[in-house]
Amino acid sequence: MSQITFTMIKPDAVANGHAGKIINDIIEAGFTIVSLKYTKLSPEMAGKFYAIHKERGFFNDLISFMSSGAIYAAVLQKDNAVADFRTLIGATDPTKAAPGTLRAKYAKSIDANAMHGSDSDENANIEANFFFSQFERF
Ligand code: 3AN
Repeated sequence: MSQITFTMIKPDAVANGHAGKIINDIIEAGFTIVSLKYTKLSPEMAGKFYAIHKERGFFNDLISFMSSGAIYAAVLQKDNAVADFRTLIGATDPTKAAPGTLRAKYAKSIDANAMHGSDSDENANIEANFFFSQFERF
């Protein structure tokens, strides 16, 4: 059964000109783009999106980084989408990401780590709905 995951190409990867290559790699890995949006998060929106991390020491830095520049938000479809996408992007810390993963290829640091990937089917739906209304999901 096809499932969805949600991703953001983060401000570092957009500013570095990697967004096109990343989208191409995602499609070549077998994901279908259900929805795609080029936008910029306000600090308030970034705070809501990452509310689960609000007690963590890196929260304020994460919010200022995620609202510092343009992003691409996307809903992706594939069998086993959540787990397969996390395998494709690699570990949160790019120095620990397996060779060939998108974070190994495009990320510079644990905070500016090129992309987000949902960690469960439940969160994929919550995150997709945060950015896209149902009629925008084809
Ligand atoms: P992932 O995005 O790999 O699921 P999470 O959910 O643990 O990672 O963290 C959310 C985001 O918070 C990460 N993508 C990263 O940008 C940032 N982050 C996580 N851990 C750290 C850390 N130790 N220092 C700075 N930023 C972090």
